[in-house]
Amino acid sequence: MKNKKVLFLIATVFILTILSGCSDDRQTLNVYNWGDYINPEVIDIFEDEFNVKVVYDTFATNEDLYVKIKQGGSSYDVIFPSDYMIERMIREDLLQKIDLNKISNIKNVDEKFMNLDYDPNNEYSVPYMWGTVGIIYNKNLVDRPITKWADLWDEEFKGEIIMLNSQRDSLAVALKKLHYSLNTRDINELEEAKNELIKQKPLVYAYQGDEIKDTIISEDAAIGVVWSGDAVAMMRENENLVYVLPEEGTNLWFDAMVIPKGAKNVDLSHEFINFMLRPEIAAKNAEYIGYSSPIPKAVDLLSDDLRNNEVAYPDFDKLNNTEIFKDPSDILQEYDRIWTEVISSK
Ligand code: N2P
Repeated sequence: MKNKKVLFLIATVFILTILSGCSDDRQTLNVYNWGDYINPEVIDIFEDEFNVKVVYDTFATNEDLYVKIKQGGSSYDVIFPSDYMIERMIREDLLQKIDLNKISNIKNVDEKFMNLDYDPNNEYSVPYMWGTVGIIYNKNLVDRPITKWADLWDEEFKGEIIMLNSQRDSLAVALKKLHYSLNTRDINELEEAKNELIKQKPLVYAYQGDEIKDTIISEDAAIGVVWSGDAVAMMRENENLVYVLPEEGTNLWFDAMVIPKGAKNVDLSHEFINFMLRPEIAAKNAEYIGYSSPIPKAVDLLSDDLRNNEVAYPDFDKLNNTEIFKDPSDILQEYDRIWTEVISSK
């Protein structure tokens, strides 16, 4: 009899233990961000401190993100588009307003990253990272200094060139090579840029995204178009790499956190955005990924190497030969068509 009772007790404890393990009644925050764009430790800290679960998915380009959000059904709580895509998403009514009263850490963001044209009063977006687009090359494999986009059309580098698998970035490279605006609304200029990219294709090793880091670090290719933060990450791993801002001019970009319409957990979205603006959290992200934080107090916490690295933290006032992408709005389908023709050409 006594044995039965003990057995019953053990079984009950066993079942309760299993049940409590299965039922995770924590709130969930669905985050959709670029690949390689956060320190994983930061997600753990947020989950522990707020006793919530973060479901974290990644995308490779603004256009991939757009399609996912536009088609609906995914209910992300926080997403990370760039400037021109934020502008488009606002225009197409895909975003919710952010209540800045709930984002007390907004005061940590340097003013020069606030109220930019893509969202003039930061009604919809809160800055995350920023950077430039440039050329990275391996000075052991490339026997002359690289200074301009036109160098990426040099036969000498056949099979050694990586281009970004991203429509605005690659079109910008060709437009700037031609000394046109990367926001051109002139169809002839866009056609010319398309022809440049098609002409260049036989020289290109591959169009890549996050994989570009491995390709360049392992010296499978000698030269490529990269975002500045990835250049920082690559240069940590291979000391032969050099990053240049081409003389024809380039793109200055800003990525920010926004809340899409259809988000299920808007209060928690605000908590997460506010948390990401804490200097020590922003510093953990910036140190880990190599990208540039818009939060001066976070920059102060970075390693000396990174804080003084001119690739990540150039003198902002000297970036005058740059343009910020704008939403092409009514001629967007021309940009899409031209890019499709580039990638489908043999
Ligand atoms: C990180 C991608 C950075 C986004 N892999 C540049 N806008």
